[in-house]
Amino acid sequence: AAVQSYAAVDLGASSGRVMVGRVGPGSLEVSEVHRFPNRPVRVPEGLRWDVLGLYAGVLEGLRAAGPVDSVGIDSWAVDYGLLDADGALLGNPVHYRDSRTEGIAEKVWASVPADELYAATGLQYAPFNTLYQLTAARDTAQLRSARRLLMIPDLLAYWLTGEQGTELTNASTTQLIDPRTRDWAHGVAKRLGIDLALFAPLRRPGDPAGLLRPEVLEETGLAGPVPVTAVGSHDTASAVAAVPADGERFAYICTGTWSLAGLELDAPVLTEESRAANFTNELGLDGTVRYLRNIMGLWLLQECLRAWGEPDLGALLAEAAEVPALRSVVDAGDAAFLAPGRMPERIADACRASGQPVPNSPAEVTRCILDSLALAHRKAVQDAQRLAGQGVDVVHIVGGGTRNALLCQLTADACGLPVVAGPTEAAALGNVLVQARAHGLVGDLPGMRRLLARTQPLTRYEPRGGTQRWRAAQARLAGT
Ligand code: LFR
Repeated sequence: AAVQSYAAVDLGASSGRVMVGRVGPGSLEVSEVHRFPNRPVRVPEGLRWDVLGLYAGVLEGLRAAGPVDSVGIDSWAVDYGLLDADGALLGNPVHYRDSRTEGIAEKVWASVPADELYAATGLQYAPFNTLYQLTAARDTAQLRSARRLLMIPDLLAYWLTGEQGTELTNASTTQLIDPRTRDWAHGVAKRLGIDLALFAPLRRPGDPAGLLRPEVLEETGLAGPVPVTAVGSHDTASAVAAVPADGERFAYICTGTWSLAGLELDAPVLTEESRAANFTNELGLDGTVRYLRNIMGLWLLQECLRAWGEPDLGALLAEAAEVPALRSVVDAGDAAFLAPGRMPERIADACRASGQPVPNSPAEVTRCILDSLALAHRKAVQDAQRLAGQGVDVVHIVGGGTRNALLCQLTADACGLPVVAGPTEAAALGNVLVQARAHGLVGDLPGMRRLLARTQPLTRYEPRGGTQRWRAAQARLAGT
């Protein structure tokens, strides 16, 4: 058929969705067919994902999708499920915000010093990287009896098809991949006692990942054969693939629960300076490297909204826009904000500790968060250009944060660069486009981006001046 349909399963930290993308010669549209909550559950052992609930949501979504030519799955990174020798899941996957990794980094660095680890894997330090999670789990009965480890999207693909694989972009977030060879970092794994045989063979975006099992066809009402196609299964890889950029002189910020801000490069930057600046080299589509910094993102606001009993966001943002700018800022890259709970208090504490005015009302706290995020975006965009030696003329914002006009405008102001915001459903679009490409419908990455720029609604924000105020705020924060 001239127009093909692809189901994109996109799982985020607070909800999952199934989208259907229709791709034809020069046309591209996606629509959401099913959305379901993703609620982490706290049990006595800690914070867990309800992965069976997610799988049920995926099945319901595929039923709602109707006839499709292929299915692709992406989700957040670093987390995994363990299977026993029979292929059965051993327990609920641990949430990356679980506290089990506290104090684990020091243990890891005693075996492989942090600088060697960076030179070998290119990953920014984050306590939740799979490598630290596996080290935290080392002596557990569960890991001892595990015969296979599947990353979340690969686990769902396994349940759908019966076939196991490890998709490369997401594998790169384990901190067990060498970004130069785009293959396993055998030396690191060996020194840390991590058995790489736990992982299924690597597969790349666009590779076939099996066919929906007969039972799945029956449950979803689909007529087979329906192939599952590996996509950039790390949501950020799919989202960056869907940045509607023209040429190379662009920075991107993938916004959602996190803000992932940086550049697309064709080789990793593994310098000591880059490590000190906490930049990561995750693997993207084709030969690309996602050179970026993880910033706490709208998680800060989501947690405050939860604490305030979910007030109306539109009204709150309108009020926040009237609050004087840059009264107080916090370091939105600080891992101190990683765990759930008490967010308004933690932000107030950070302002107090750095001798700044303490924001009180929800509007003031919201403004503090958005100013802090814009400032962190500015810093990441500047640092990335300097460290990679690649300049940019424009900042693309994709993902859920594109709905937040105030954040987009403040980011343009802070960066002193035009911001192009959209698409909002970047991860799903990247997911769909990789499937379409695997089936011969679209061309290379620049071709995919041209199609996006022509078909997706985008909003442009011009910087309003006043960059010296942002520079001063950055200096203030650095000095605290
Ligand atoms: C965004 C994301 C980030 C990753 C974080 C944890 O959804 O995938 O890229 O660092 O979630 O997995």
